[in-house]
Amino acid sequence: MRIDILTILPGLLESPLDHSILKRAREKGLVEVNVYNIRDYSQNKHKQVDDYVFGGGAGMVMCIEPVDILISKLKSEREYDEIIYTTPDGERLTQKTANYLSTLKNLIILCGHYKGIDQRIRDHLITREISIGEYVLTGGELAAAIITDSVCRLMPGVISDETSALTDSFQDNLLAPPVYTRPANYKGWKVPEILLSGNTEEIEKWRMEQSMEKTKKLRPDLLDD
Ligand code: 6GU
Repeated sequence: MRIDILTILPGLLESPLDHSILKRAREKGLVEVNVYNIRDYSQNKHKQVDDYVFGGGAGMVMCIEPVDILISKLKSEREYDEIIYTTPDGERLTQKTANYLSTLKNLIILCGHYKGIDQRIRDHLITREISIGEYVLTGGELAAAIITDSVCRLMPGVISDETSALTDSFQDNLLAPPVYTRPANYKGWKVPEILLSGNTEEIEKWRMEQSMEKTKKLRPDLLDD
């Protein structure tokens, strides 16, 4: 899978996508993530990418031209399954969306900025608008990093234990059960006895019960649908 991220702040994105699991996935060629600086496609001698709002008002708006030139260039090189715009008024990112996006081959994510982007970009170039939650960020970069992270970890081979992505919280509408590691007794705080029993069948049963209980208590809404 290939994800091309378009931004005016490439530095804000490169670091979060260049550590640990994602770094290794990229090095192994399991996913290709490219960050493009929209400013490099400005035709203006000042490399300007924003301008005042038509009709008046505070704040700056991202111009259509450099974004269109960059997206057109990318589209001439390959076909894209989705061109996503990160914006607080988009559809909320869920595990279901991440699962769907992970099945795609080529993806563009355009990071929102300033007061917004020229509406014609959204009307003519974007196929999907995504928000990561009910709060406002200074820009779409961190949202793009979160979308990319949630999608990349679902790609085959990215997580060393292949079953681990499937046993995530949310994946089956249940929260994951509690987990423990050594020591079995720390300052008198003990690991549940059953987990030390070696009885895999009983352990599985216990984990399922814990998942159900935890979901009922913390996220009963997950059990509704
Ligand atoms: Cl995608 N962008 C911004 N600027 N704020 C957000 C968001 C996105 N999702 C939640 N808040």
